[in-house]
Amino acid sequence: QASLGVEGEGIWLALGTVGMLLGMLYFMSKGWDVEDPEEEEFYVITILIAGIAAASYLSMFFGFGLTEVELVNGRVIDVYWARYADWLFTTPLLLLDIGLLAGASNRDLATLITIDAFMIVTGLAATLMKVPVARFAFWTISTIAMLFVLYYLVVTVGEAASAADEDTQSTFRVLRNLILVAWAVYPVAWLVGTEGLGLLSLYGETLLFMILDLSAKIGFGFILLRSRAIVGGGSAPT
Ligand code: RET
Ligand code: DD9
Ligand code: DD9
Repeated sequence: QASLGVEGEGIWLALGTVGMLLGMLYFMSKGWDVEDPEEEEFYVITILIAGIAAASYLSMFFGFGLTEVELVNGRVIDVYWARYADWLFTTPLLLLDIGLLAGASNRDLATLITIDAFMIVTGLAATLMKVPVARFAFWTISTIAMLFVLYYLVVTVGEAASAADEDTQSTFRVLRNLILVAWAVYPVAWLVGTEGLGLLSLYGETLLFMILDLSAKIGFGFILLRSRAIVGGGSAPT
């Protein structure tokens, strides 16, 4: 049974589902006749990102991905945990996309993805804890992990990209900047949202996450897959 959510935020979850599905279908149609195996890899990863997010949004729309957390101070908050299941898989895939484009080494990719997964798991811990101070402590740990991810992306992956051709370098810069701006808003949304200080309603927070998710996944995919830089698999690993 479809619901409009706790505060009518179901409208944004429906819009998120449709946006992810349309993005996925567009990437599929565009990638249909791609034959270069390395270019194909970018399509597979990016289609998977949109598909996972579509499943996650649909589950939240149906109220499946929703749970209540009762804090020790008696406050009860509605938490869409399905986001974290989505992010646990999709944020590493996004980093894999940009890392392969830049020609980062497998070792650097593994490091980046490990810190990223740590960021999401500690973010989920922050979300599910019952003691407010523990929630903020885990939020802080997760945010520090995010700063490491962003630093690593700029410095280490950026160094790999600087050896690539001009097309690849300019696509890398655009995608890197999109990540720097969009990802940094997530911890702020959490902090001002219902999981944190509660300055933003669940309705407003769901809208904000929907805009961020569509930009960071579908906007990202558009820029990546339209680029000539992915032909031949981006830059070769260094
Ligand atoms: C949380 C809460 C705790 C602090 C931090 C967070 C970061 C989340 C990020 C999510 C990125 C999601 C993307 C989704 C794509 O659609 C878990 C919100 C730092 C960075 C890019
Ligand atoms: C019933 C569908 C569950 C989907 C949960 C989203 C998980 C995304 C990896
Ligand atoms: C209600 C407890 C607040 C704890 C603040 C921790 C601050 C971390 C940035």
